[in-house]
Amino acid sequence: MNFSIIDTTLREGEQFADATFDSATKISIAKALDAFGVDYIELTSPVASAQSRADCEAICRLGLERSKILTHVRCTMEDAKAAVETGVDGVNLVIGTSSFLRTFSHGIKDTSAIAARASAVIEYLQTQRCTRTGKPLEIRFSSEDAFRSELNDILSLYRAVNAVGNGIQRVGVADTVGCATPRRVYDVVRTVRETVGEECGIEIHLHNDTGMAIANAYTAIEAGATHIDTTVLGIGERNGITSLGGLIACLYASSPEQAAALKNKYNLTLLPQLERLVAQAVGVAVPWMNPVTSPYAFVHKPGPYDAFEGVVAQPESAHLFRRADFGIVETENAVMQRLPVEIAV
Ligand code: HCA
Ligand code: CU
Repeated sequence: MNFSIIDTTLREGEQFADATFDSATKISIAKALDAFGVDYIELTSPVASAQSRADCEAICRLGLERSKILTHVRCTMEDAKAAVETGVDGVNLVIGTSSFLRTFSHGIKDTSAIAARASAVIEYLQTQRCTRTGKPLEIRFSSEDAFRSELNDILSLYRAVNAVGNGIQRVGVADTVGCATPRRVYDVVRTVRETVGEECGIEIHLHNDTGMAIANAYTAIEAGATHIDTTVLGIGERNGITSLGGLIACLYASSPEQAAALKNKYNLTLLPQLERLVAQAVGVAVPWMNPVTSPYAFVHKPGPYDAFEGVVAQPESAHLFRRADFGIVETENAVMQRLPVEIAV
């Protein structure tokens, strides 16, 4: 399975109710994501505030080794120009396409008007280069709320934007409210692939309102999506989106070849630290049911024959993950604080 990770902890994750990242925290998170090796880091629009703009510029100037920098902006000329000035490698354009959003979110009502506006912005971006590397900018066009949009509307929009100049690098498909199910995701991604051809990437953005975000991302990859949006611990609006660690766990468990490919491409041993960094920054604990890095992930009570005595680490053969692959020291997870609980009756 060949795909890239677009981590949007510093954009979607910033919209998590308890997130208020200061500049130093954003820089530590960007460096940690780069050390882990995510392919892209998506940042909040420079138009959102003067601080967002300064932070976007500062993160571009870090000269990260592995991760390219994107910023996420509305599909307008003003936003696109601001994005180019920050020094990003690529621009993630977004516009609302569902009838729910069109009426109150971005204000444009019909699909041909959306296509005309998007084409003008894309034409402009195709004349621009990354101000740091001199390379052409990567351009993505996404339709917010794609799973509540008329599929034909989105397809004709993707066709139109991908016909501008030599085409764009990716189209984005967003499950903005988390209503998608795996089979639907599979069908939509296949249909988008038929529409945009083999050259254009497909990015998918999946919210987790019903707990399906990891399963949906896995299915999207099976269907041919090339870019998956994640955040550390899945933080984002409401219940968040596909979590980076969860997606990695799901793929790692899918086959030994996939596990080897992931170990090769990403620094999996940095996952526990990366999650702790973000958990601390937003003031939450790593969730008890988190794949791999939960303090409970490798321990249990031995069962009825041992009178449920004590909490012990399971033998390596009992589960899917080699702890060492994820930098987990056995004692770190085997030792849990058991506080006595008195229940008054
Ligand atoms: C937003 C909404 C978004 C965009 C996703 C995308 C969503 O905050 O603008 O650009 O593909 O969930 O629809 O996060
Ligand atoms: Cu989102």
